[in-house]
Amino acid sequence: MASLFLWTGGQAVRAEELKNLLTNPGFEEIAPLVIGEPAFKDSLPGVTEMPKGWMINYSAYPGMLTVMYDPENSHGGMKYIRLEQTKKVMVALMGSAAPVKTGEKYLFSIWVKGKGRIALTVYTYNPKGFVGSIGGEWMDVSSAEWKEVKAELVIPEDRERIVSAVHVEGSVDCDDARLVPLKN
Ligand SMILES: [Ca+2]
Repeated sequence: MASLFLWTGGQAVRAEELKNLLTNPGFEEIAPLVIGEPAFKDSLPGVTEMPKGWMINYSAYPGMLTVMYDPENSHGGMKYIRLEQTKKVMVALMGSAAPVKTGEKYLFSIWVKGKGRIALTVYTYNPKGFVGSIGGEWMDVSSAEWKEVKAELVIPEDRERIVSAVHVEGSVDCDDARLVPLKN
């Protein structure tokens, strides 16, 4: 894995040692998909498992998620996930929520391969609810080998939590996501 060095208070630290705020970032913990409402089943035909701490934004951006039990080809651990666009809209995978403060800077990254495009997007919320998205720049990630994509994000005013989202067009394999705070 490539190392990213950050300068913090006169001491270089490896980004890998910073606290990852995402739950189950390597997609190793898998849960059976619980169908809570009919629309969910219709929106995600064929999806039977979901990594714990992650969900498909099925109402707006449905698509196919497949858990790949393939240690030889995983970037890390025993598994990775494949996100496939099945409709005209992108597929959107959402991670766990993290508390944040205005002005804080974060690095959101994930390892990817496949054929398609990805946008690392962060949904932001204040106490009243959803405010808007930040990031979300589309990147072509077509590659047979794992590559790491990254986005640096600064939390705007009046936000108290964020949800990290992976937007995909085409078919993109994902592993080892990371959301870590950076020093300003
Ligand atoms: Ca993994």
